[in-house]
Amino acid sequence: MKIGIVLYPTFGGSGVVATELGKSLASKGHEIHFITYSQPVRLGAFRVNIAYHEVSVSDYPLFEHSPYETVLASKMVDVVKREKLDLLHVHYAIPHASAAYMAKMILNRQGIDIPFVTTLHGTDITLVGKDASFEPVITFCLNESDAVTAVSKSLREDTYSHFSTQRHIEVIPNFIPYQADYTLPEPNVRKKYARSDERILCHISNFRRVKRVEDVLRVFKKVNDKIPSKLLLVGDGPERYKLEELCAELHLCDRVRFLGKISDTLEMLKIADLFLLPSETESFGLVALEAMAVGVPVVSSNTGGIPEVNVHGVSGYLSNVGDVDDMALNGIKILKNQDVLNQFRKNAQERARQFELDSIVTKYEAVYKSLIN
Ligand code: GMT
Repeated sequence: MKIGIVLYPTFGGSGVVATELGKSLASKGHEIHFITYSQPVRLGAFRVNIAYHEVSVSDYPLFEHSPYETVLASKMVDVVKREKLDLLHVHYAIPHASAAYMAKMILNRQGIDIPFVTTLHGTDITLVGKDASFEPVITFCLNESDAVTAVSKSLREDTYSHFSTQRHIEVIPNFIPYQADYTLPEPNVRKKYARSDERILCHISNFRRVKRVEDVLRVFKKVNDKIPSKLLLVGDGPERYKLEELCAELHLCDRVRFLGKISDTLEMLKIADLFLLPSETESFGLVALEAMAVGVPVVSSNTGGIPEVNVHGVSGYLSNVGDVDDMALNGIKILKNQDVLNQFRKNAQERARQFELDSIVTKYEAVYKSLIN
């Protein structure tokens, strides 16, 4: 099949899922065309069957806000015709689904029928999409998409409760976004971040409020009071300065490392003993799954789709949002004894195997086939 994939090309989970899905489809012989405004961070080197089409919006003085959606729709029309695509798959509803609808209508007038699949990733529904300024357009696009998928059951339920749609939404969970690579971490790398008698805790996000990174610091403080540890914070975003201040306030400056944005977090995750994800809302928690895949247990909140990934008492623990005491107790339970930690590591890895790439890619292929046929 010839598939156009529209995505946010940045570090966010939706972009990672879309890029890795495209790479995997390409390795199975499909022709993949990424359509977005800059090269997807996870695309990496040249690959057979993959092309990237850049959407660039010209900066005309009249535009206070650049009309990205319009240019994106035009680009989709162009790529569908030029590359003779069979289907468009848009990741994240805003504004990709409405741009796809516009492209579909334009092509329809030219006698070309192009189905489009919309994959919902989370904040496009739970935070941004349900806002009154987006809601009517999102509802319309959900109803007009040829297929809609959501990355968790929880996100599907949220979609039904926030939008007036009864349309079928298929749940296709996210997957471990790399070919399984379970090699042990490089011992010298670990030594650079912690002594051998210290544990390493880790958190990766875009440092937005919804991630509650402050809770990460508070949980870490309580764990570190009992078990000498280091905290690695990966990512960057609007809360960064506040977090640096909180680190100083909690006297944690020498224990916490801010590593900034890293495009390939795998090597870093491998040196961690525990992953913290205390989010306010989280449709899936791809980053938790990535941690689990390399044997890192997860202490998280029990919000949204996280319980569909992290199993309480097995791959880690779940607590109510904001309950830093409970999260810290859970972290200590896992970290204080090496045998317990080893068991959680093993469980986490086993649980992650249920989200292996191949089986999930097959589900997307089935959706595509049903539309093309
Ligand atoms: O979490 C974010 O802020 C980024 C966001 C995105 O759109 O990339 O992530 C969402 O999609 C991911 C991939 O499906 C999910 O794993 C994340 O849970 C989801 N984030 C939220 O629901 C807050």
